[in-house]
Amino acid sequence: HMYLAFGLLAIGGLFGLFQALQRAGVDMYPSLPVVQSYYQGLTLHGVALALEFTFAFSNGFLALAMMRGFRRPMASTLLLWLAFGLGLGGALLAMGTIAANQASVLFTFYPPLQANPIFYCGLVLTVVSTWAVFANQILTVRQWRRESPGRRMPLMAFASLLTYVMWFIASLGVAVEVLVFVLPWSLGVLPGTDPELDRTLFWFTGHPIVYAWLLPAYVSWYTMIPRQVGGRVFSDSLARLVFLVFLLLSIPIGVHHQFEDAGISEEQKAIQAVLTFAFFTPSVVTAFSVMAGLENAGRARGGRGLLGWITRLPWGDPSVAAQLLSMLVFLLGGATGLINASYDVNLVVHNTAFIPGHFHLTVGTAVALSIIGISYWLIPYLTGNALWGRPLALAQAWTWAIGVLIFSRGQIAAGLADLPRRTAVATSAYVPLVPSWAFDNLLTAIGGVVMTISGVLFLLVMVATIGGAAGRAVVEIPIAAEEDLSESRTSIPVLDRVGPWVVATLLLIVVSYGPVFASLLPPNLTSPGFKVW
Ligand code: HAS
Ligand code: CU
Repeated sequence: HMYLAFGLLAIGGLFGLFQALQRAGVDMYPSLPVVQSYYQGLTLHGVALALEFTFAFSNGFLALAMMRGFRRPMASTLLLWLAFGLGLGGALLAMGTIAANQASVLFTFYPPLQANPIFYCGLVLTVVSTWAVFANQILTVRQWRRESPGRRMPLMAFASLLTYVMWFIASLGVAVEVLVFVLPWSLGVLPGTDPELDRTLFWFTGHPIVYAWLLPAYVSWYTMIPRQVGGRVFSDSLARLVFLVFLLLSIPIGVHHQFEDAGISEEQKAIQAVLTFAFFTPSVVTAFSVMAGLENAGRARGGRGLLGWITRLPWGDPSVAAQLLSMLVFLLGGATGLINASYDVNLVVHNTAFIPGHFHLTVGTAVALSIIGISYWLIPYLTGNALWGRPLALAQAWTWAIGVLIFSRGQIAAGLADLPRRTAVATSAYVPLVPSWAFDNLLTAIGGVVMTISGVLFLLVMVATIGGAAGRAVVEIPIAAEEDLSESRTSIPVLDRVGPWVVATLLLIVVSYGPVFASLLPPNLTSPGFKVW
């Protein structure tokens, strides 16, 4: 799973460079042998990184976290291999059709843009790969419960399980969209499709998918980083509550991606806007509780004064530095998320470059730079080889963080000056109309180049480490001690029973999405497909 993830990061990152350069008027696409257009490249960039790289990593990492948490193997090695095979097959089909110029529909594949059916089949395989891991988790939990009657689920295994419980429910939206509507439509089995219903089913999944990407990083920030910095979890119960609230609130808020959709009522938008704000809580709790754990560790290492603990953290460890930097950047990612969620302001930033500015701070760094940081111990652990090029790995962490801040500054400023997103704007007739776009787009291009240099450093360190260039080493999976800082010996029973939280989640989904889908049914399957590339 890790090697598949790294291959996808390399391909997706390469097209990220071409996208950033295009912003500054350097159009690589006409000279490329395969991918000939900005929209083809953008689709490849988004699908490879947002849909394939993230799940290839999550599938492998969450299985590892459950094994380490339970101190036992997963129930089925066959299901693990099946998940890998499905993930690899899905990536090849989806990206192959994009490269064959059959699917320039962007990673959200909004109908009525219509791709080749094989593209949709690739996405189906990718989602089913995550279901194979989820099924394996369920079987493993049941076996563990039989072997350990009455024991509380270890936090690392609990967090791993909750991530995919939430994701499984969330994925049902896009499963219905593709299997019931879009795939039969692309095969000609259905005469038309209903773009608004498709979009709403997509965003039923499209918002919580970001937490299926983020929560593996939270598994590391809560249960591994404390060990790596020489500290402890701030509060075991608070961490469990955060993952349960992510289950409860991740899904019923997807309409915040559709504030400008004519087909959804103002009331429904207002309800989901309020729920989106409520949903800010588990991440703010994470900010304070993870920071409390770090501060405690920094002070134990001699940190004095209000902020002295920060410099005492082991910044010389590339795995720690990458993840601490990803947390700091995520503070900005969260702030821009709150701006997006503010209905009135969203009307200003929606569909502008502000949005990619937001999500390169979130999935592009909080997630991607955390995956990189985790890999700095995970690949040595899996291969038994020492990490090669520690100074390069440190340089990689800092250049990624600096690069994304420059990149996002360019995108966010341009977005506030109305630069449209997902548009080959640099080669458009109207780009000279807004002079400020030139400087902002230059920043985006510079930031993109710096991030690409960082990505190359990462892949270099990984290839050399996998090749054993730095010799052998025994590396353990960092796992925080069970005793947390708040020494809350008493476990809170409601935090240990996932079932009632799943029921509450389903009820909240019915309340929040019931009226939305009721207003969109029965479907108007009237729209033909458009291939505009
Ligand atoms: Fe978002 C659009 C709102 C989080 C990804 N988002 C997107 C899109 C993507 C995306 C990909 O409301 C574009 C989709 C498309 O193509 O159209 N987003 C939010 C909100 C949050 C949020 C409220 N987004 C994410 C995460 C993502 C992600 C996470 C990926 C992983 N987003 C939106 C909205 C839109 C949107 C609208 C639609 C815009 C439009 O109009 O199209 C929240 O979950 C954010 C909460 C986060 C925080 C930050 C907590 C900080 C932490 C770090 C702590 C720091 C420490 C420092 C510990 C409150 C936990 C340590 C100290 C040291 C010294 C190191
Ligand atoms: Cu969202």
